[in-house]
Amino acid sequence: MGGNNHILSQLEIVFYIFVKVKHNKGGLPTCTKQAVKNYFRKFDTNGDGKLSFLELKNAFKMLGVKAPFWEALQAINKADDNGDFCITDDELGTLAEFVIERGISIPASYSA
Ligand SMILES: [Ca+2]
Ligand SMILES: [Ca+2]
Repeated sequence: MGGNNHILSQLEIVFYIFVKVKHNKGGLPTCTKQAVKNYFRKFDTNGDGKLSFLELKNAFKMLGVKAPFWEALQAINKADDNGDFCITDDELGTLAEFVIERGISIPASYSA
């Protein structure tokens, strides 16, 4: 009796993981690197072709993250290759990877 229950619970765990993976695959179609890039490019409000710390913070704030200041700081720390404390277009790919890793979702309208 006890052994049967044990097998059942293992099957349940496998099933749960399977459903979760399936859900994630279908549930996050907007979280492509391109969508993240499209989104963040809109926040270059002074049009100098790069995202300053404040522009980045504003972009995270509009996504509804809990700590936009902290996210922006970490994003710069990860994606700012040349150390100018701004994210240029060629650094946007690394920024996108960071955003996706953090599980931050971008509005669907930016995926095209
Ligand atoms: Ca800018
Ligand atoms: Ca930079």
